[in-house]
Amino acid sequence: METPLYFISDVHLMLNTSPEEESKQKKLFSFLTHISNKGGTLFIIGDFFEFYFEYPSVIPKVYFLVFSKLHALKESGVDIHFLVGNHDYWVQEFITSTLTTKTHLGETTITVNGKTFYLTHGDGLLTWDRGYRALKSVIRNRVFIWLYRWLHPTLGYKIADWVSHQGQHYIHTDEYNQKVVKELKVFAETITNEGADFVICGHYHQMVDEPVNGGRLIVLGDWIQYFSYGVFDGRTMELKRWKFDA
Ligand SMILES: [Mn+2]
Repeated sequence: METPLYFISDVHLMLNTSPEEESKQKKLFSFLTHISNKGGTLFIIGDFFEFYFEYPSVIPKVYFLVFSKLHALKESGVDIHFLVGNHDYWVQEFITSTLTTKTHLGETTITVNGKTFYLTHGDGLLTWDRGYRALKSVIRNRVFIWLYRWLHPTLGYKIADWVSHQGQHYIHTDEYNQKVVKELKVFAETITNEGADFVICGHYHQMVDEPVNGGRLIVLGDWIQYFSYGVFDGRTMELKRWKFDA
């Protein structure tokens, strides 16, 4: 696997355009151009899209520019790994083979230069997330997906747009964030006990880089508040914010 390894998550590319969305896309595209110039491997650790559902013959046109940038990045020789999140689980071959090199439908482990990376989007890890775990097993169910696929795409995306505007708050109190990090560290401890050097996740919209058990827990932040990314140059791992002034 080519280094540097770049990790991003929770870009949440929206279904509706807005000035904020345009500026986010500009930042993202400059980041992708940077990777294309440097070479390496890109890992998208989920929730790249606010909503993505692929029909057998239909893809959402709102993402056309993003698709074209990703495709160009892949064509430039950069391998793209896409680990699905809770907002973009419903992929088919357009994502899995046209746009990316490899898609991971769940957590995965990779080893590069003797370092082991455990990668997960991170949803459903918290002990109090029981309701969410039940919902997850329904919306990832084959029958549910098969049925949803028979909805007209306009209706399918309307429903998703409506759902995604219900109670989505990515900014939490410090107290809540600390509670989350405490839980994630317990989880990371188990994983590092099994030999991982880095436990990397997204989903929680916080930037966290903490030592755990001789390894590290890294929560990648997001591209709503932080425009953050992880980078492993072959020796060291850093969590940074993408600087863009144009
Ligand atoms: Mn998520």
